[in-house]
Amino acid sequence: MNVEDIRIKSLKQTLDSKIKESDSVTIVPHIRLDFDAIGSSIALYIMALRQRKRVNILINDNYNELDCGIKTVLKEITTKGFNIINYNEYKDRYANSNDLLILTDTSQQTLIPIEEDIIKKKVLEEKIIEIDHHNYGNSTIDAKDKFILPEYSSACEIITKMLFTSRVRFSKEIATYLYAGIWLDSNRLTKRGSNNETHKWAGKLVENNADIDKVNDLFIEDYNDNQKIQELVSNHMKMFSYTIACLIGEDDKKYSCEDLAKAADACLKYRIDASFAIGNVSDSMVSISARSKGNINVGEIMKEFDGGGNYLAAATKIKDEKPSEVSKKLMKALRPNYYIDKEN
Ligand SMILES: [Mn+2]
Repeated sequence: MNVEDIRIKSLKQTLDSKIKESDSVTIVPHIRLDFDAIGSSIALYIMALRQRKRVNILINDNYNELDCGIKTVLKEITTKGFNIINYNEYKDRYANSNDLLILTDTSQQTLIPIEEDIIKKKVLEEKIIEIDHHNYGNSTIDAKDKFILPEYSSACEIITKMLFTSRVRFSKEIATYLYAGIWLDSNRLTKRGSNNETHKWAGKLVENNADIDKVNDLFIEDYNDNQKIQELVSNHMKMFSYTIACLIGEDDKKYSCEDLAKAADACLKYRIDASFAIGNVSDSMVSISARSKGNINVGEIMKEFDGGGNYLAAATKIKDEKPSEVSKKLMKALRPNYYIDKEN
């Protein structure tokens, strides 16, 4: 057994024992829910339910700002009786009880809808487990049970491997949701976001009847329905040094972070190395979403703007500036040294 397999085994044991000794379990996907966060949450939900615990998924996002594919998934699981609670309900009923928190697809305080005081208490009580495929960040919560595994494409890949290697059986619906998470974060299983292992676990899900056509629909419906993304990509693209695309939203328009991420992602179908989508996400907040095919380290660039992410996908938020101003600063920051030296 290699180190990674041991980590996965230890994750399973930790989940089993911690769930067992808790009265209830609250699963916490990151804010601005995406397919990886919700897919992994659903699988964890089923695991906890099998131990006959009350289980919740805590989602505090504004429903209207979620993308259509995510809304479809939420509709499906609420119909099946999943308990989805908001932060007020969590705070009233679970924050002070023997409730286990399982964070998935993030380890960062700034990306979850729970106040810091409560998290600190949960850390002390050892009532928090973190599962993430992103690297440590500035606000990573220092809980005892951290499973931060950046060698995986997605939280869903981690969970999928855990389920298969510990022979947990699951339905074809769960397989489909897990596949959707892997599909999103591996950049549709291309070389940019996946490796042989990712394909192996995705293949296992297909063997278990994951509905890959449904996954495809969840994504396509999305992009074609979204006029804002289409408009950004077709009318607001600027090129830098031939290899970097920059989508600059209008100063008086608002976008969701998810839309910006998708727009940046959509640009990668062109012959470019990286893309940035810039737009207002609220009245006084501009966000940049960055994507790279691997030759440019967008994580480093976003760090200069106090953001985070990895070399393939990164983002940041900037207060009290306009998209047009932010794009000028970004242009200055785009220096050749962000190109990754292929020989190393
Ligand atoms: Mn993810």
